[in-house]
Amino acid sequence: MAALKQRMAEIVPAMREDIRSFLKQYGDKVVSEVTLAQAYGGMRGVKALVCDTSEVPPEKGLLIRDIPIGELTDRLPEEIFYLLCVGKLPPAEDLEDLKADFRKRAEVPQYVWDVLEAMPKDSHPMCMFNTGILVMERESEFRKAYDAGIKKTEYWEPTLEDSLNLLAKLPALGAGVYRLRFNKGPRIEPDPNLDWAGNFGHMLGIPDPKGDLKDLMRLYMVLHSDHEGGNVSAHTCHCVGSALSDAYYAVSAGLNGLAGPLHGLANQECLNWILMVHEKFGGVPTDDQLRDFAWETLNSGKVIPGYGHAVLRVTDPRFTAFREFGLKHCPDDPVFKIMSNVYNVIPDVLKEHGKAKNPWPNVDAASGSLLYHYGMKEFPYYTVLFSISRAMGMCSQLIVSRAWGEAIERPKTLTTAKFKAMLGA
Ligand code: NMX
Ligand code: MLT
Repeated sequence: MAALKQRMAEIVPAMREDIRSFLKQYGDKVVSEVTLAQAYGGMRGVKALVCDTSEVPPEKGLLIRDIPIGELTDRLPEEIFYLLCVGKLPPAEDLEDLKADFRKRAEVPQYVWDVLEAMPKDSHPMCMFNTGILVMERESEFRKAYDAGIKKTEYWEPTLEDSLNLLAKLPALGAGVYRLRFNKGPRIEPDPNLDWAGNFGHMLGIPDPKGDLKDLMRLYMVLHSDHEGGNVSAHTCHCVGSALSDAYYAVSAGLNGLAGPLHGLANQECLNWILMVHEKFGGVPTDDQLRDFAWETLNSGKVIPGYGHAVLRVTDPRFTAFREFGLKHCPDDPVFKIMSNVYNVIPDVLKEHGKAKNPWPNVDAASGSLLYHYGMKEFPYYTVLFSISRAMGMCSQLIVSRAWGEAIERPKTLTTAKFKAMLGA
């Protein structure tokens, strides 16, 4: 048995028992109240979902299994996936085992390329990527096992199998979408000596003489991997998965949410905004010019992409990690400089504007300027990078919730008339 599965098999019975007895003893305790404003306002702050893989304290930012993301930036994504699932970083032999397992499962079936090649040439890369995932649903081990009558306590096992099969293929699928959609020539074979994210950098085919782009891809995949359970993509994946749809259906559904401009697509919008600044001022603008441009954006009713967050109330530590990478590798790049200057100006503008509860940058504010520096200039593609990484969080959440046997998600809704009657309005 592969090491990751073995470790999961060791911890699952105790996890299940722990949650069962916790619920038995405390099941009727109140953990959250819901105001009318929350019911109409995207349920912000309502504590009504469980996620054990990661947590986002508003004043600290992402913790993966209690480890601050800033302490994980030198790790490989494979280590993060193991950490998400098992709750501990892998020992060296388990890491090697997982890397080898991913390599073994990495080949994308030809029928996926046939479908993607038949899509309209101007399809959005996110649509192509998510179609690629969905069309592989026929591979699902969970669906086969379910049809054959698998026991509920074993659901997590074929879910892990589906997750490994799917995750292993995402670098090749993502790189293939990049090359097909942007006419970059034939697909590039994986390098058997490279890790999951390094191979993705390799298969993109962007010149990388010093290996910095591969390092950026490793960092990118670590930083975007998970962000607790209530964000649109994780929550959607979880909700679809709670109907026992398999990982292909559930992850593809989640990623369709990531494609929205208020969520993952913000990274393409961010770079767009920075490039508009660059073009308008013919280079790096002064802080006053930047401030004026930001007000123009706000006064035209638009948001400043990459700023604000539904949960965070500080600068996103993932933004800080990207900025540090840029300060080390490309401090004089004009687009990176604008991004850095934006960070000096925007929080005060947003505070003065007075609407956003969080005036600080989120993960999407910095990544685009680095990708642009390394030659990835097709910004509609950026959310695909986010997707490859976030699939790790979604899959691990799915595996863990199947392991302890979570119920189908089905909160209660009321009509506006019912709410009015309830409150005597
Ligand atoms: N620029 C201008 N206005 C903003 C911004 C911003 N960056 N952020 C929030 N606001 C507004 C928001 O539109 C809302 O206005 P209104 O009352 O007119 O509807 C008001 O401030 C209150 O919103 P919040 O409660 O602060 O934010 P909320 O939790 O509803 O939404 C975001 C969070 C992330 C959707 C929001 O901050 C935003 O739209 N940011 C820009 C897009 C972005 O960067 N998204 C990426 C999020 C991270 N990710 O990767 O998913
Ligand atoms: C993020 O990574 O910032 C998100 O998925 C958005 C969120 O947590 O609400």
